[in-house]
Amino acid sequence: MAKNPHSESNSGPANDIGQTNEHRKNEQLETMRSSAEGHDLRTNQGVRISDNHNSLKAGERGPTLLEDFIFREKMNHFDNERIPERIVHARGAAAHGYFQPYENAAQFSKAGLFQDPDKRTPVFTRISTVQGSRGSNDTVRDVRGFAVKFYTDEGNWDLVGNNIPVFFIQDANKFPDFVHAVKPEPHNEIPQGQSAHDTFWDFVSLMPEATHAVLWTMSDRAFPRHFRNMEGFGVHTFRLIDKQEKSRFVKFHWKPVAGTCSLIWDEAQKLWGRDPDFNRRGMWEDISNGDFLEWELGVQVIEEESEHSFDFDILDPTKLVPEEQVPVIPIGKMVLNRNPDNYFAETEQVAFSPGHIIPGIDFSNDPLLQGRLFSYLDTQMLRLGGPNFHEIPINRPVCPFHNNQRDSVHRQTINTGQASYEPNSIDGGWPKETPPGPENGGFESHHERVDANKVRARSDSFGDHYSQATLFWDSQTNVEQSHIIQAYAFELSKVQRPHIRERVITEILPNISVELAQAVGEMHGVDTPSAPTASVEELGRSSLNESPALSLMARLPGNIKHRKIAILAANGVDSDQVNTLQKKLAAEGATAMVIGPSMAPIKGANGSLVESDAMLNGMPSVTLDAVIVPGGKDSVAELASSGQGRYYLQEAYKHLKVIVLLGEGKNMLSASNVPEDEGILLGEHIDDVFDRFKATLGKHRVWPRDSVANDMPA
Ligand code: HDE
Repeated sequence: MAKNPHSESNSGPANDIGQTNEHRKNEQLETMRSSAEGHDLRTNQGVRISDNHNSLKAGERGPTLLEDFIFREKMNHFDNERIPERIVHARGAAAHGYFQPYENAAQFSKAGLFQDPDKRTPVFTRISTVQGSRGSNDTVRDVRGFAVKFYTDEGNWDLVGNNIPVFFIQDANKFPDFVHAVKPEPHNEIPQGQSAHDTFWDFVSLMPEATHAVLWTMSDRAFPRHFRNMEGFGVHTFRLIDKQEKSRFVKFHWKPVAGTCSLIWDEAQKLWGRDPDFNRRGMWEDISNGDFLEWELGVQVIEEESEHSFDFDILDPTKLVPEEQVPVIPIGKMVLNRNPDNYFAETEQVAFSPGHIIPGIDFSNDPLLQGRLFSYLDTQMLRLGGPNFHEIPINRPVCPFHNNQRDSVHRQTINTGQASYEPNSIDGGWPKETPPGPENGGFESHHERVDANKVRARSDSFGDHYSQATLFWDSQTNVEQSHIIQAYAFELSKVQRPHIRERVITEILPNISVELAQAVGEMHGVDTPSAPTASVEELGRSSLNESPALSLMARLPGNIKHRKIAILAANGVDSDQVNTLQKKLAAEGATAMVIGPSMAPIKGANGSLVESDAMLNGMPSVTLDAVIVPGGKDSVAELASSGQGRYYLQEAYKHLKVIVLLGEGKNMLSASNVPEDEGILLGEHIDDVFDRFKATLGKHRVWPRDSVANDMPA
């Protein structure tokens, strides 16, 4: 490498190195916060406003005058309040927090954030849906974006991933086609937040490479119960570079400390109306209450020598590396512990890019990743209005940054000095390059040798489109498989054109599983082949028969922490029992919500008052994880005679929720026509059933009920 004379002596100002702590980003943002408390109302030019109600007119009943600079400034600003929403991932919610590495992280990467287990790096994490626009529903069937910005000493690193580990296409060139197909249809802008429409299924049934990602999207992963309950994946293979400049391939994972839980499709749909902000509200409220969200960062590390030792190509983003083949090593923890102050300033203006990397991390040649490296910067030009988006407070690195880039719209920095070029002898040669090094070095791309012809082609090693879809299907429990069958049947029922439905059922599904194809085919009255139809190359081959890690059941919470539990009560309730329940549930880290027929305080049987946290129709069962009906003759009689009370139980039953009925509470069963099963726990006192309650809710739902739950007409 030719040495640059100006890179020799970059000692730099002292603060160029190693200052970051968990609070550094917050301190930086503090300098930009503005509270109006105690301040006069003024124009943007600082002039005090005397009347904020009336525009300037020629007479009380006369026309408004053009001269009214106060009105014009206010209206002009209002007229321009919106920026284009993201073309994908428009609807999102975000939170601040920190990342802290474990001891073992430094061996894999020289990146500064991995070196010291005592050091916390600030992060900002945005979780999003993909298809819908900014005002769409949270709980739609969709992939969730999982984008993390690490504000490190060495610059910002963005890990811009998803909650499913594979993508729909192999080459970035197909991304505009894919997004056009999944987005609302162009003639009528229908449907919102849905993949259940003709153009999506037309495209994916003509592009077999989409099959694996579509299958994940048809699973319950596509509507997480809470953001804290979803896994995250970097999707592409990246590289980690250690202090000896050795490169290893890596797949990044976020493993939820709270375990994985998803909604039930019927529940998810009802939530569109009952609480369209269900997921973002969950994160916001939990963080406000000090119940923070946590994930472990995990890595699957693949030595360069092992690149070709798999039955798939690790550069193919439609493939995952099974955890049974390469274990996920936890290397640190992320905690989200602070809500943003302002949605627009932070969550809307944050600009992620997979191209924001730091020394110690590098790209692979995954052709999807390579295309993304162009797209993300490009899209910010339109969305955030020009190349200075890095100066927006949420996007600023916490380390100092100087270069010779200058000017353009809305430039904030006042660059001093005369030399905006390098090399220079006018401003002392600053800013200067930093040679690469094991610590605090300049970025240097991994010296991969590339010797090839220019071709528009796809490697034969990308030709297997089905083996991992089959592996995923074979690794699901019966309940999960049944939900996937219902998902395909539902989605295809919304497709107007029979030939598209038939193509999916007869030409795609048999190559995943003949059983899956037959089950969906039966529900659509379509005959299906009795064997796969794709070529041997397309079917591929997986050396694993099953990968248990692919099932949501592999990481169930195992406890009732963070769960929200309804205590249904009306006048005459056993208020001592309510108090005991509240205490016992809180001790387990769960939240008890007393839900009454109205918001009026509830009179207990012993005359004491119980506060209502919510009303039956304001916080329906779909918003909670379990239902308890305490004893109290009059209370239970009132709930049993109310349509909402009975529906509460029926719906909870249908969605496989644990139901506890104490004392007279058991009368709710016959009143609501809910059959008894292992998830209906009857007792006189909560102590009679508490252990069973914790064990069943620890699995999140009463899974054995799944096969009969649909009989409930709720
Ligand atoms: Fe994105 N993607 N994407 N994507 N993506 C965007 O960037 C793009 C892909 C992901 O919270 C856009 O700033 C291309 C895979 C997330 O702000 C855009 C390709 C994965 C977010 C874009 C992909 C993602 C985006 C829209 C294929 C998982 C939201 C607005 C070559 C690994 C980030 C923006 C946030 C956003 C392009 C595929 C994740 C247009 C061209 C694969 C989480 O630049």
